[in-house]
Amino acid sequence: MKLLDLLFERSSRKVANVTSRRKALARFGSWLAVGTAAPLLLPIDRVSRAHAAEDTGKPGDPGDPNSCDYWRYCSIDGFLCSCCGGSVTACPPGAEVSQVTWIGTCRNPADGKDYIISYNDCCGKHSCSQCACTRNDSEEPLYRPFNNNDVNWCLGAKSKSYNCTIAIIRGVAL
Ligand code: ABN
Repeated sequence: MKLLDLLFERSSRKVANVTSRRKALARFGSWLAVGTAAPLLLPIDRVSRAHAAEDTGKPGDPGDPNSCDYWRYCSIDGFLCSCCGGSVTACPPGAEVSQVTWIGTCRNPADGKDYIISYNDCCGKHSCSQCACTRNDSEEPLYRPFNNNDVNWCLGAKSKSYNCTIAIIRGVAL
């Protein structure tokens, strides 16, 4: 009887050992799978990283193009294309850049020089409505239309619908 007990005890211990190891292995495996897959599957905010890359971080061109405070926007009136799927110098995909533009002169805080900036409207898509920015340095009232930037420059483009505005450096103001 004792021998039977012993044999039974040993075999059940073996089964218990194997079972728990399997469980442990299975758990470890699932942790491993979740641990390695999670960074790939979790909703990572890649947009903000793209924007961060746009935060020029350049000593000669400081500031964040997604912010209305960015130095090139000193005379802008519109939605910032860098918030709308484009960048400070490029329209969002599918939008066409206006050839007629508003021109401003902004001081770059990095070198203290004044730069001529053209504010081209991007046209052919509905209004982006993100990052509205109205700075208007050197703008004059609407009754002086040539010195007023509250104008839809897409009126000179193929499509009249305004999407957003970019800010391109055209040269140094002497
Ligand atoms: N230039 C930007 C803009 C577009 C439409 C209306 C006003 C201003």
